[in-house]
This record gives sequence, C-alpha cells and structure tokens, in this order.
Amino acid sequence: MVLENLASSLNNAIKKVLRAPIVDEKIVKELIRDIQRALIQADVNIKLVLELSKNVEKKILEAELPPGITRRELAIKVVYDELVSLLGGEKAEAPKYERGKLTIILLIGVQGSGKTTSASKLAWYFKNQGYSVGLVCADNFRAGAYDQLKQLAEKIGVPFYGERDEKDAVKISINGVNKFKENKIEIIIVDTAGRHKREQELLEEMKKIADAIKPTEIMLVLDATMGQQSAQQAEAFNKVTNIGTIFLTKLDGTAKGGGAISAVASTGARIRFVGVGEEPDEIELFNPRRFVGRLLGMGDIESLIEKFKSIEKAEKEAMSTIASGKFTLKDLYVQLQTIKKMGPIGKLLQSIPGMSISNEMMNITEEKMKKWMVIMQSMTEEELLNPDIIDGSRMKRIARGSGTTIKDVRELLDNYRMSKKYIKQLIKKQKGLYKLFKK
Ligand SMILES: Nc1nc2c(ncn2[C@@H]2O[C@H](COP(=O)(O)OP(=O)(O)O)[C@@H](O)[C@H]2O)c(=O)[nH]1
Ligand SMILES: [Mg+2]
Repeated sequence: MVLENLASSLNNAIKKVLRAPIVDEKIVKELIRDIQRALIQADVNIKLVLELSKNVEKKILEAELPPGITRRELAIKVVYDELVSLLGGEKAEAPKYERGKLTIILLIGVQGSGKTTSASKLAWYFKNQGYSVGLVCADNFRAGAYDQLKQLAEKIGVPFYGERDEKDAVKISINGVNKFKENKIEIIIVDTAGRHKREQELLEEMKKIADAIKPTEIMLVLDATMGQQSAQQAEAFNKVTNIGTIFLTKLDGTAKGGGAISAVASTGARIRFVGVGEEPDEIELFNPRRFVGRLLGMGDIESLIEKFKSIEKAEKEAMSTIASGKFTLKDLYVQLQTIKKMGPIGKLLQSIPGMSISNEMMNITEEKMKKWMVIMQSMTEEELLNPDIIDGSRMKRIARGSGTTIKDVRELLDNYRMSKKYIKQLIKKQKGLYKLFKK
C-alpha cells in the first residue's frame, strides 16, 4: 500500500459525496467507511481512525446546518477539519526559539530522506529570522557527507563544524556543540548519518548522540515519497529517541505526503517544515490546511493564493516607495536582496503564462551586488537620492573613489533605471493577478 493510494482513496471518497444527488445517512455512512478503509490501509492507528470517523459521522448527521450550507458541503468540511486537527490544527506554526539562548536541533532519518539538504534549509531559514546558526556534520559514515554540508554552509554563509577523519559521530557531535556554544551560537543544527550496516546500529548511534548533546528538539526527516514506510521509520526512531517534530521533504514533486499522517499519528510528533525543492531556500512552514487540501485534491489554488499574499506583502513597501517617486539607489540594493530572496516565487511567477520575469534581474550575481555597494559608498547623499544628477565628471570621480571603472558605474546606473521600470511592471502585474485570485 503506497501513500498515493491513501490520497486517491480519500479523494474518491470525497468525490462520491460530491456526486451523490442527496447526502443522506446512507451516503454519510459510506463516506465514513471509505475514509476508514483509506486511513487503515495507510497504517494510521486503528483507534485513531475509529475516533476520527465517529466524530465525522456525528458532526455530519447531527449538526444543525448553517444557513446556506448543504449537508454535502458540511460533510467535506468536517472531513477536512478532522484531518487538519489530526495534523496539529489550524495554521502553520513557526517555531519560537528563545533569543540569546542555546537551541540544539538534532536531525535524524534514513539515508536519502534529505537530512543534509534540510539541515541547510533550516540554517537558511533561522539565519533569515536573525538567529546565529551553526551546522555540525556528524555523518562520518558516507564519504562526501562532510563536503556536502560544508559547501552548503558556505553557500548560505553560516559556520560549519566537522571532523573529516574522526570515526566517532558522538565525539564529533559533542565537539561541534561545544565549539558553537563557546561562540555563543543560538541555534546548532546537527546533521547525522543515515546508512549503517545494520539498522540497529544506526538507531543506537542516534540514541548515543541524543544522550550526549541533549538536543532541544529531535527532528525526524521524512521523505514524502516514501508512503507508509514513513510510519515504520518514525516508530523505529521514536522508540530510541523521542521525536519532537518532523521535516517532510520532497513535497515539490507529485507525492502528496499521505504517509506522513501515519507518522504523525504513530509518534504524536508535529510536522513543522516541508521541503519543496533542492535549494536551501526551498523550505516552507508546514501548513495543515494546505496539506490536507492537497491530499484531498483541492489545495492548489489555496497555496497559490497564499504565495500571492506573501509577494504582495513583500512588494507593498516597494510599491509605496516607487509610488512616492523616491526609489533611490539605496532602495535598489534592498530590492535586489528581496528579489534574490524571492527565488522560489520567481519560479512560481515564471510558471504562470504571461508572467515571465526579466532574466537579467534574476541573474545579478552576488559579486556584482557587492561591487555596486562599493560604488554607492563613493557617492554623495545627494547622488544616492537623486541619481539623475550623475553626469560624466561625477562618474569619473565615483569610479576613482571606488576603485572601479566608469563602465562599472554606468552599468550600475543602467541597472538602477531598469530595476525601477521592472519593479513598476511587476507591481502592476501582481495587482492584476492578485485581483484574479482574491475571493
Ligand atoms: N526535490 C526535492 N529534493 C530534495 C528535497 N530534499 C532533499 N532532496 C534531495 O534528496 C536527495 C538526498 O538528500 P540528502 O540531503 O543528501 O539526504 P540525506 O542522505 O538524508 O542527508 C538529494 O538529491 C537532495 O537534493 C526536497 O525538498 N525536494
Ligand atoms: Mg546526509
């Protein structure tokens, strides 16, 4: 039984209700049976399934219908709500680690589940939240694990700790934690090995590491494409260490992640983050509503609307700056950073017909941005706020002062004007699109 079956049987159950001419007790009972079958086949704890179905049945049959709501709509809403509450409730909940205090996150999971990638994603996420973050490589089993995490750490600009030749993962974990503790790092993320000669060895090693470094949170990394194996993995790990949260990876593919429901049910751990790509910034907070929507086959528009909301928020400031005609060179730098951060959103926009984003804008390298900052530092306040006054002789002075060439200065100014135009266009397009998706 693979997880796709769970998703499709739930989906079929919902469709049956949608197709039925009237939703009477018989249909409701049938719906309940379908849901029970689907969940039990997906290894969700039987007691839990019975509880869930009892709730659904009771709510659908006994509830007073709210005005304007059909029993059919209510049935779907109830199933939806029950699954959402099984997965932890209403909304995406951001972890709140105390500032200035030490938080240790220990990542565990089988080989290939995405631990190392997710470690870098978490580091990227928390760094952006303003925490100081350190990455520890305690995977000394797979050759290349050290370099993989080290490179990712360099890419996102967070400190890395590893010992290439040390064979004892427990020792490395302790040393790494101690070093970052000395450096007053707030969040230490420990990446571990996934493959061992025997599974039992791996589980014992995880337990030893956990006992040694006493993590604040043990996070199980689960591959969304793994189906019901997820529950078995989760249970095996949960027996030796207490899993607190789950990072569900590879939700960017076709997998709906139904297996994770079983993992949640069997461990009581909450899914906290999802991975939606291979890059460090392709991480999202787990959103139960969106997840269930997707599982039941009605979530795509919802996630799109949410993405647009977040773009709208990010661009609101830019909009008001530009609307007031005050888009300066200083703003340009901030904007470029925003655009870089919007990487995945850029991708999303590109996937919508008629929304191709200027590639020149998305491809500006970090190097170039640094050079531009240096150039801008050689400008006067007046020039920064009023770039139009920069003529040939000013360009010469700025180039000399920043150790660059007139060509570099001109390139920056060209890009500034292009950005101004581009951002204006982007906002216009977004306004139009946003209207389309607003209910
Ligand atoms: N598409 C996609 N690929 C992922 C995601 N997370 C990890 N991967 C890929 O899965 C593979 C295994 O990841 P890795 O982090 O090395 O797994 P580990 O063995 O648990 O450390 C790599 O090819 C990753 O790029 C994700 O969220 N989406
Ligand atoms: Mg790894």
